[in-house]
Amino acid sequence: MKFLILTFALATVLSALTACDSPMNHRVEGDGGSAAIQTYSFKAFSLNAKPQWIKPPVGEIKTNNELMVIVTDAAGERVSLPGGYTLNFYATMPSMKHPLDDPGFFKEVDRGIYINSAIRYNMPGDWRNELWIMDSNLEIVDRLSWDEFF
Ligand SMILES: [Cu+2]
Repeated sequence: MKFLILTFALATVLSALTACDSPMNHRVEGDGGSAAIQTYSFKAFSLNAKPQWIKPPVGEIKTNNELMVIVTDAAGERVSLPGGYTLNFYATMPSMKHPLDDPGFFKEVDRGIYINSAIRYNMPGDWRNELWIMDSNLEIVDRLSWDEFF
């Protein structure tokens, strides 16, 4: 009986891994990244955020992807997040329900210009990218997302 359970568990793990390795299991749609060239809004602070890849993102675990986010206020002026709040990246593959390998971290290089140079995806396919604003207790106070296929 123990052997049967172990075999079943192993088969489940193996099939999950195999599924994850095959881009063939993903819906083939999307246009390779232009969705990111758009402005989104954070309701919590009436701020706008425009994410933009420095280079087209790559779904490959050894590649560091670089994302720039420009944060502006209602008047279109570049602004920093309010004191104590941070901008954070996150992504999941909704079809397979797993997160990315490494969300990296943002640095504010100039007022309202945030750059994250260490975003790593573990595979190609359909990704839901997210931006979070977190408070100093690491609670998410607002979030936005966009889907991309690469
Ligand atoms: Cu996957």
